[in-house]
Order: sequence, then C-alpha cells, then structure tokens
Amino acid sequence: MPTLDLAERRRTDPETRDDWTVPQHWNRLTPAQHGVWRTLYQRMMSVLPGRACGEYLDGLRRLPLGADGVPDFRRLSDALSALTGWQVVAVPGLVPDDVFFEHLANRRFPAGNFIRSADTLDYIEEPDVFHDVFGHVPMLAHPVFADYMQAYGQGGLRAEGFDSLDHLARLYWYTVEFGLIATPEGMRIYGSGIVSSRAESVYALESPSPNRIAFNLERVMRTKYRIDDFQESYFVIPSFEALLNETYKDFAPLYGRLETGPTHEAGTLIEGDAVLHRGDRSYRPHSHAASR
Ligand code: HBI
Ligand code: FE
Repeated sequence: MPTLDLAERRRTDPETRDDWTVPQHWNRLTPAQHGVWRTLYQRMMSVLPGRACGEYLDGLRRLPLGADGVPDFRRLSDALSALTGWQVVAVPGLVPDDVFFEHLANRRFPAGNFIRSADTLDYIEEPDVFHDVFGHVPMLAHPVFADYMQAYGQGGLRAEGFDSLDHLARLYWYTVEFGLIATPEGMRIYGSGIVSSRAESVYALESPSPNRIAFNLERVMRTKYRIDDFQESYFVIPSFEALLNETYKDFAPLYGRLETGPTHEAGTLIEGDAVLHRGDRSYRPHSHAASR
C-alpha cells in the first residue's frame, strides 16, 4: 500500500484552512526542533557578516528571529507588521501557485510549518521553516523589498491569464531566492536560498565557477534554473529600488516578446551580458541590446 508522504499528510490535515494556512502550534515544538533551528542559526551567523547585504542583516537584527529557537509567528508578525505591514503565516508546505500569490499580494508570507531533521541539516526537499523564515523574513522588514514581494504576488495573479508563470517564476528564483546585489562595499547576497545555506553563501560570492551577471529582466525571464544544485548563474541587481522599478512596469509587452526567441541554459553566457566580479562595487544599471 502506498504511504502518503509527509507533505501530503499535512495537506489533508483537518486543521488546514481554505487559504491553506494552519495553526503554528508553537508550544508543541520540541526541544530537539528548537535545537535544530539554533544550530542552523549559529552556522549561518558564522558566514553571513560581510557576505549578506546590510538590508538583510538589519532585518535579522530588528526582528525576533530567535537565536534560541523557532520563532513564534505571532510575535514575529507583530514586529514585522509594525515595520512594513507584512505577516508570517504557517502552511503545511508548498501551496498551489494561486494560493501563494494571493498571500503575497496581501502581504502575508507563507512559511512551512516543519523543520528539517538534525541529521540532514544541509538537505531539504521542500522549503522548511528555517529556509522560509530565516531566509525570507529579514528582507520583508525592508520597505522597498516588502513592496517588491507584494508586487510579485500581484504580478503572479495577473500572469495566470497569460500562461507566463514560468517566466515569472524565473524572476522570483533569480531575485528573491538567489539574488546578489552590488553595494558600495562590494557584492553581497540577499536571496533566501543563499542566505539560508552555509555552503552556498560562500560559493555564491567566492567560487570562480558561477557566472555573476548584471540583472536584466528579459534575460532573467529567458533563463532556466537548477533546483538540484548550486546555481550556475547569479544575477546582480544594482539596488532594490531598481529591482522594484522594473517590476512595476506592465509585463504584457515583455510576455509577448517572450513567446518567441531563445531560452538560455542556466550556465551559459550570452552576448550583451555584463559579467561582474566580487570586488565590483555599485554599478550603473544599463540596458541590454536585446531588451530595448
Ligand atoms: N508555496 N509555501 C510555498 N512557498 C513557496 O515558495 C512557493 C509555494 N508555492 C508556489 C511557489 N512557491 C512558486 O512556484 C511560485 O513562485 C511560482
Ligand atoms: Fe524560498
């Protein structure tokens, strides 16, 4: 008899509400689960200073993100909503795209209500509470990034009529999940998939292997990504304001262009790419020949 996997069991839990949220039941977390959070937290703090951008580190400092264990979402949401109006809600795991977008469009960040086990600290099949909360929530304390995430949710709801979700998902992947930013001090990480992974935090900035390419919206939307290994290319934004400005534009003409033309493999460089290096400081946004 096939056994339901863990995620499926959670989804069919009678406590799951229509919007896929569940009660966090913070008081039911075990000392071992809080211990896993603490271990992950300490491991990240040994690599993030000097690598994570100032906005991320500020968010981490200003929110009750728990050096001592899994945060209580109620306390966390109170602090976060006072800063930017965002809340953190618990969900059983990955939720359908439309549900995910609806939450973001309403300034609610859905966080997986489970944590990896102590013997698989570096591997998760689905985003758990450490990735979702430690990785994503600090940036939501930044007003511009907070608006970007909401705009992404709204864009997702609009894209459903367009058949363009794959393109939009690539934007999310290469910014929210795996984005780099050029700062006056040099290149820094802000993507949640990087800042919640000790090994990728080092690799993304220091490995000679991946491409680090100046952000260009159409280029990003044409680029496949890897979900099973470190990224082969990262895209570097000049500022969060510049990123938000790009996404406030009407994507309809862009989606039209994307119906034809090339799709790029994750690791390939193309003509027009501006390749950046770790020591590079802030750069001026410039436009690609291809996206005029
Ligand atoms: N659900 N809980 C959760 N977390 C995500 O990051 C998430 C999701 N559902 C869909 C989704 N991400 C992506 O496929 C969209 O960005 C396209
Ligand atoms: Fe994520």
